[in-house]
Amino acid sequence: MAYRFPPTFQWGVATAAYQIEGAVAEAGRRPSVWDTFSAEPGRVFQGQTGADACDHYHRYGDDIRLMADLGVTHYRFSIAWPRVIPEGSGPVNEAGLDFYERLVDTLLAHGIVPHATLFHWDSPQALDDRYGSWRSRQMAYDFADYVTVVVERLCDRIHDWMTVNEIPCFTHLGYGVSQVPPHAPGTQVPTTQQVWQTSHHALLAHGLACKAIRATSRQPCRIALVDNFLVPVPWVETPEHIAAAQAAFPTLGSNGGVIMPALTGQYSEALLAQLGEAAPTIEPGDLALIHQPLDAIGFNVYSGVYVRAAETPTGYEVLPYPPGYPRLHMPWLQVVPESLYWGVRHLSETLQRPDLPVFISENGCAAQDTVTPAGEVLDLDRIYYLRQYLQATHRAVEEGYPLQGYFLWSLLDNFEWSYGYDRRFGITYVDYATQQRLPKASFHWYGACIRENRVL
Ligand code: GBH
Repeated sequence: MAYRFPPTFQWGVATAAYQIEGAVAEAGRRPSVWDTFSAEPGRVFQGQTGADACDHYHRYGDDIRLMADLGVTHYRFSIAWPRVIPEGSGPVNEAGLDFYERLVDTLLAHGIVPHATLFHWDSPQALDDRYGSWRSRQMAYDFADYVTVVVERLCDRIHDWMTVNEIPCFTHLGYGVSQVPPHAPGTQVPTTQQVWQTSHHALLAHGLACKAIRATSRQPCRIALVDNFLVPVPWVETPEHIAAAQAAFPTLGSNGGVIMPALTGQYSEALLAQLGEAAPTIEPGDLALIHQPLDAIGFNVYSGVYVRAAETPTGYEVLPYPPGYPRLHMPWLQVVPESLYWGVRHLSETLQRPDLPVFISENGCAAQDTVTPAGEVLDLDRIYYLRQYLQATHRAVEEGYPLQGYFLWSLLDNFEWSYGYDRRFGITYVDYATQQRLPKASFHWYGACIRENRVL
């Protein structure tokens, strides 16, 4: 039967703490940089914040029942640092850990395997006040101490850890000038060199976290880094254009300075040459620390770029999108399902890590959902998008790449960062006024795919 997955394939959904939890001042939690940033006028759509979000902090039981109805066997969520160590470093807030223990126990009671991301952008505001968060190397050490506390408490229940989510987003978009719209803390650092220094510190945090997890966990565990590297897709799959896409990989976005040092132990030469004076300061031992053994890579993929061989100095060119190119409800959400397949293949061939297990740790889209008078959300556009990306997932699995699972972003509509609640990525519609959950058509479609273990 068409598009059938192997029986071991892992089906999941993904969320992140600040985007769904709400309850930002409850049980000892202190502000994160996103609480502060979203409260500043003009930062987020209509001044919205994550103060209430989906109220998942109180409704996690209902939300887990929803996941059980959907049939997922795996759930990726994130743990909020300012719930666990409210001032960033120092005293531990047991009530914060209790929440995640309840959450995980409820997941396990429903037979759902937890995958915990230790950092999804909500760093403690106190550390921004103290030393400018990721501008300081100290951030990496404080992160590792927080990770130790979490793993100590939850390692008997959680065996799949993801260190940090999408380094380029919380560093380059948080500290770089020209990035629109910016992310928290929204601080413009004076030089490009200092922007790269923030992502270098985040890589150190990842490396130190890997070591902390291995040193602390009393159970066998698996550690992944989650990244959203930019995928060059050969516009035609012939050897010359495939070679062009491979040559383009290290020079696109922050690929050469994030996923490459993490997986190969070196910043890409092409990037360093391009940066010159703007390259980060790398202390002796840093690259070894960053290049930790990993059990998996989490690949967040939404879109990509087409590349072809060309007679340019680099030997390739990135093709612009024509105005009518199919796109979902974000400016950057061009429908490029091959980017999922080619991302997995680049990990294997371009970065030469053919044995490293891969998870699609996020894939999904925003759509302009409305509730019909009959009380349905018929998001056929989301199904159109997801079906193609799942077909690309199937292709990667069938060709033998070590792609082990797929986490759909997202279970619920949620706080979409600077777009607030204006953009809906969920397969469940959330009426924020009542906090009612309404499974969309895509929820029922995805549930059927999971039950039949194939793309429908
Ligand atoms: C993920 O990142 C996040 O992990 C998740 O929290 C979020 O809700 C989800 O995606 C949906 O947005 O404007 O051309 O410079 C998204 C990755 C990072 C992709 C920023 C687009 C901006 C491209 N995004 N990037 S551009």
